[in-house]
Formats: sequence, structure tokens, C-alpha cells
Amino acid sequence: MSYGPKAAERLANKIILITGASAGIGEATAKEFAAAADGNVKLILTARREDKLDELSQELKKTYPNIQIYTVGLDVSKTETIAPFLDSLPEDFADIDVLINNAGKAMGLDKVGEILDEDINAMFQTNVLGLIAMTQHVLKIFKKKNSGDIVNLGSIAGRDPYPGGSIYCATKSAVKFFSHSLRKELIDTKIRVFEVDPGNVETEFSNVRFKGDLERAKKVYEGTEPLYAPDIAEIIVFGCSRKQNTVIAETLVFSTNQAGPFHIHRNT
Ligand code: 8X3
Repeated sequence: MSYGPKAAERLANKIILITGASAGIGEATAKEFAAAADGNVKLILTARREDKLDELSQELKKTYPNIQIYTVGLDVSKTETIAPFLDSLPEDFADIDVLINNAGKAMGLDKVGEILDEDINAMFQTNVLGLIAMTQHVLKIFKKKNSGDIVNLGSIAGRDPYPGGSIYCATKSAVKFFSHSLRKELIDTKIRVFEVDPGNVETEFSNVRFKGDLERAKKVYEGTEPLYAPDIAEIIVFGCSRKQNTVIAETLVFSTNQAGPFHIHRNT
């Protein structure tokens, strides 16, 4: 999609760090930034699966020979690795302009009392503690130059909690309140904080939630036309390519046939 010449100008030469960039919304966001700026950006792509990042990097470089990409294997849940990762960025990539805090996951739909400790820890470590740690470190860079964009991926789950989602919903409401507190703290700066809250997006999300049970994952989207990763990527890039005086503070995004976590019309 084209956001027009003004958007391309506003994005030109930006250094954009995306977490969870190996698939889904992260990968789509990398592609969307590249397209919107016609390759005139520097992308720092991070995720646990480095091979996937390399594939994405090759693909983007083929389409946009001018694009600059730096890929790093990073698991944001290992919060102690975040500062060393930022410190080791090549000089050309060190002065980050945009942070897309995308890495996140849901594990299971178990009721309270039956939730595995490892699932609780995994969700909080990645969705909350990883996001907070990354933000704290990158914010130092943004404060020095009094500019920068932080996009936090929330969820409908952070607004409308549902049975079986207690931990995931708690992590996403934590993202919401962290984001809004941060925006208030930064009121006297030019640093922008965006929160994007998707509903059902057909990605690896449900495969991960149901731990590889693909049949169960497929059922989440059965009979619906869900959102796809590029639909959310467009909204992220639209936000980051607005004029400096504008912040799209929060965005709730459903597919046309969804109105709540389980309020979904299905053609079945
Ligand atoms: C994903 C949306 O409704 O499965 O963040 O929690 S939901």
C-alpha cells in the first residue's frame, strides 16, 4: 500500500527496531516499512529464529537494493541480553528512531488453578518484562535526541478479558497501562507512544497458544475472514508516518465480523 510521498519523506532514513520480526505481524511490519519508504530505511530485525530473519532480509534486499538491514537473534524474554544487544549495534544502526515492541505470545487457554507455571512465566517474561526492558533501554536513546516512536502491541485481550485468558489478558492490560503511563511521563517531549490492539489475526499466534495443535488453532479462524498480519502492519506504519504533532495513542482493530474476543460472526 502507498501512504503517499509525505509518508515516505517522514520515514526516510529512519532506524527501525522490530522485535518478533521472524513471522506474523513483525515480519509484515518490516515489509510494510520497507514498501512505505521505498527501501529508504534501516531495519534492525530481531527474533529467536535467526534463519527466518535472514530469509526476510534477503527477500527485502532483493526488492529494495538500497535498504539496510541488520538481523540479530534475540529473545526479549531474556531481559539481561537486551542492553548488551543494544550496545553491540553497529554505529550505523545504533541511533534508533522507531521501536516496534511486537514480540509476544499466548500459551494455552487454561483456567486459573490449572495454568502451568512455565506458561505464566513465558507470557509475563516476553509480553511484559521483555517489552518493558527493551523500552527502558531504547528510551535512553530517544531522550537524548528528544524524538522517537514506540509502538506497543497490545490486544483486545487487554481491554476485554475472557475465561481461559487470565494470564494473557493480564499481560496485555499491563502493556496498555505501561504505554499510557509512559505517554504521560513523556508529555513534555516529542517522543510518541502508540498502542495497537488487534483482535483475531491469523498468524502463528494460535499455533503457539495451542502448542502445535494445528486443528485447534485452525478452528479459531474457521468460518471467518480474520485479520491478517499485513492488516496490522499497515496500521502501525500509518501511525509512524503521521506528522510529528500527531500520535495515534491507541487503536482497536477487529476484522469486520468481530466485535469482541468471542463475538465473532462465523459462516459455518
Ligand atoms: C490476540 C487476540 O482475542 O485471541 O491478541 O486474545 S485474542
